[in-house]
Amino acid sequence: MRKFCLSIFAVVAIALLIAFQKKDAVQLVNLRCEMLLNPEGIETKSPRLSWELESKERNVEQTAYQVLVASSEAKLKAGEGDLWNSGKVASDRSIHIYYKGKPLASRTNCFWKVKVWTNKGECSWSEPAHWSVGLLKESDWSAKWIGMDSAFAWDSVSKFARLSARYFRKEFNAPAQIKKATLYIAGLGLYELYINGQRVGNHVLAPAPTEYSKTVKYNTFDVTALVKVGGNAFGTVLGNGRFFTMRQNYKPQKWHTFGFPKMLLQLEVEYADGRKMQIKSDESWKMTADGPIRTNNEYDGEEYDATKEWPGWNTAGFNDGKWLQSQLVKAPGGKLEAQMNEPMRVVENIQPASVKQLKPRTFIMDMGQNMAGWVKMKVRGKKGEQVTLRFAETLQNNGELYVANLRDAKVTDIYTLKGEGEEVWEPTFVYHGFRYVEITGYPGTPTTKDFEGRVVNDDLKTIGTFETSNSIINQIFKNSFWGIRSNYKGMPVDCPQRNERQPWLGDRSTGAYGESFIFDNVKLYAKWLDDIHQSQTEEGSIPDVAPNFWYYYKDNMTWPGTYLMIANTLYDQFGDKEPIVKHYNSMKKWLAYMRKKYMTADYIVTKDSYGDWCVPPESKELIHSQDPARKTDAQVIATAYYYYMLQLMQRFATMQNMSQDVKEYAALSIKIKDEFNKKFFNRSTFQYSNNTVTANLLPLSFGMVPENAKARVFQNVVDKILIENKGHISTGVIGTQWLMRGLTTMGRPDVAYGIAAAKDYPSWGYMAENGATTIWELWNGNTANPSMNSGNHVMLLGDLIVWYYENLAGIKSSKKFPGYKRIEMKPVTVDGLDYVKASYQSIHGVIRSEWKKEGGQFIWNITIPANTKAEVHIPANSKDDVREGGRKIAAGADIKFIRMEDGRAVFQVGSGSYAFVAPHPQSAKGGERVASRP
Ligand code: RAM
Repeated sequence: MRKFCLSIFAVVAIALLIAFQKKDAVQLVNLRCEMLLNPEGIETKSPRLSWELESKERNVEQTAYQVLVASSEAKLKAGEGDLWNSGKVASDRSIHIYYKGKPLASRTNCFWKVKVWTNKGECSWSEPAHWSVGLLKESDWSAKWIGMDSAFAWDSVSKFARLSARYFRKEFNAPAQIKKATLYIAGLGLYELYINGQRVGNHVLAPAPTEYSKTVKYNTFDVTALVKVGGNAFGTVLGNGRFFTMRQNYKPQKWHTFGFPKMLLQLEVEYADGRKMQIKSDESWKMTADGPIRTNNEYDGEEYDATKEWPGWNTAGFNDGKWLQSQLVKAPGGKLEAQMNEPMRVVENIQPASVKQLKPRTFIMDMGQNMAGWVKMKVRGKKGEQVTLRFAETLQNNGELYVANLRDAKVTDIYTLKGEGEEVWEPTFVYHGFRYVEITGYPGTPTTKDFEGRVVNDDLKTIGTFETSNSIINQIFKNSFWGIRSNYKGMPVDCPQRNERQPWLGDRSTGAYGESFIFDNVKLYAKWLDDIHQSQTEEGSIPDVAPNFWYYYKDNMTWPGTYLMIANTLYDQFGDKEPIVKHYNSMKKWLAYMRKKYMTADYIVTKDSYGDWCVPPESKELIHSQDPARKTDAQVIATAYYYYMLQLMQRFATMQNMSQDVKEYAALSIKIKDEFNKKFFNRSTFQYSNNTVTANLLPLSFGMVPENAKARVFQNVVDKILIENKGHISTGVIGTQWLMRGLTTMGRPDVAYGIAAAKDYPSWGYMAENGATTIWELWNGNTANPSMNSGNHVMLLGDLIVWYYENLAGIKSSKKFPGYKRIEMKPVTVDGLDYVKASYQSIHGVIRSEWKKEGGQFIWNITIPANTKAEVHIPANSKDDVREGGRKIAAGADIKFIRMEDGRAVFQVGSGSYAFVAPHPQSAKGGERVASRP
């Protein structure tokens, strides 16, 4: 009997275990609509859905999927896809599946889930996810633009745009039980919104900036929980942002300004009894500018007078008798579009490292990190006392702030106390780029406990981690992380501190690619490509700054070329083809324009603007080198880039089956290449132009060098670095974009590593060694003239971050199967580097690569996400030297040997985790030798 019971118990336990395992075999996670988790108010009728398969098993492949989209949670739960039931679709695709259900109208609420079938069996339905559709038609808006198209008596409109914030309020009655309340708001330049005294959402500095006469972004909020039965009140505050940006010291032909702040708001309430109601911005709203925010301006700071606060102003029952009536104002002109990129938020709070007294009533606070955002302050004192905060990246020798590199940005926040116990304050419509804060007028002695650093940027998910055995590389990675996020402000800006902060295209051409390993930046850059498109002129010119808050239509190949390069990156990294399709015609137009205006009869492009911007100069005080030997010929850069753009266009045209375009671009490429080589290539010295690294590297990287000359040209690059520059970098913004990958794939990863690990001038390590906690604008940022010398610029990163992930960690997406559907895992193991540990949350799931050299062995643990495959390249003399999981590799479905290549055994693996070990042959070299050396 006992035996019988035991065996029954065993059978039940095994059955349970199998059932449990089966359920767990594949999980569906991270359901995304238009790449966002649960977005409110999306801008499209045909959104794309993506999901990730998660599994501990190996070799999991999706064979089919089924998507259900329902108009209510209850229907979805009951398995009814009244909006869309895709049925079982045989497909291995799990990203960017177009919704193909009933036409989606504005405001539709969609609840969805997905299930998949895999080679391991069927898996259960995912958890439900949600999206809602925004206001797609102009006629969906019945609200009116309100504001006041004039300044108030105390405002300054000519000097530093010191407008006070504008406050609006409106009360309304909700007569019945509320089923759902949705709010749409466009508040320009920036808004903060309250219902019944409570903040709506946690966005800051919203909405994302645009060329407002072309597009205005609105935000959507589900405010069901905030609206109550009975009396309600709205309160909104408008700041200047990029909308009102008049600045006296700049020429009007340079600055683009759009007018006085204004807003459009529409609340739509659905009652439980079926009734519907809308509350909209119109002339019945009250407004004033005589409130606590006396002035606000992104560059100069915010002045806040707490004695001007009106308790309860944003709740029902407040007496607004003294307020003015809002005026109906002209619409900004741009098309209203839902903001599809992530909003800015306070993403982290940091404690200051120290606060020290400099002189009577003046203290210097050190945040311990160069950051972008602001500080939140606690203070007690008398009514009318003023605390002044000024911000800077570094200090002078005498301990005072160093503000010379901020140009005329005043970066000053002033808080006037109301004198009622503890007061807590942070600004609303400003951000600063700073590590140090000068505090003057603080009543008593400020301590680190009275302040908090509020780190503010686009709230993009961090998707990459990276660590190596080399501490300087780790520090540079950390500095890059801070630098990149400091400059995500609804658009990528060049710097967060001085009077510039402009979205310069050239700073991100390859930067965006590297950044995509650390941040989920696809929506931000897709938005930026729209900004670029909207700044294109009728003729086809693309500016160097977009949105064109500064008018810089200089016509060159490198800065505007970012348009194509980033579209290409979003396809490679996220499998997102839409930007290419959407912008193809504008790209084509731009290339035709540049050809017509600047290409000679013998196919040389003559126009360039910035050269290889910011090469290390000959003297430490210079911003730009004067030495012709350090500079690369403008025509070499422009013509090589035109050629490279044609390669991208051929790819884009091929994807869209535009065979005529492919042919034309290919034919033009050949002509350019021939003439370029005729003009710039010296066949006896194997040098291009004046033999700078950039002059040789561009044609090598773009495939313009005659096959039989590649090795010699590459040798010139290596000699220049090793002999002339003693292993140091000599490139600027352009050359550095190709340097690290170029050196590595062409056979000298050791030279790349030398540059990456250097700590002396010029190098990224030199910046870190000299106290940088971000990346500098100039290689000589600690000694150069302050007129163009930011401490928080990312353009000099070039392709460094790409190299960290693709080459050091060896995580790279296949070009043929983008978005990491197929992965190439191929780390380079250089002398001096003992381990690399990296992870990357791709759109298909988490990829890990952790290798170390230990006891003569190369030990490599990797994880490949479900529904993907990888080719793994393991440094080894023979395939038989490689062991996995402690065993010899037996041919099977999980791991297949493919070939030996460049001293590596190449295997194809399915998804799952693997532990490879092989005797480490020799670690100095490790790139593919595309160029056999002479
Ligand atoms: C400066 C900045 C910016 C760069 C332009 C060309 O204003 O350094 O980053 O792109 O010049």
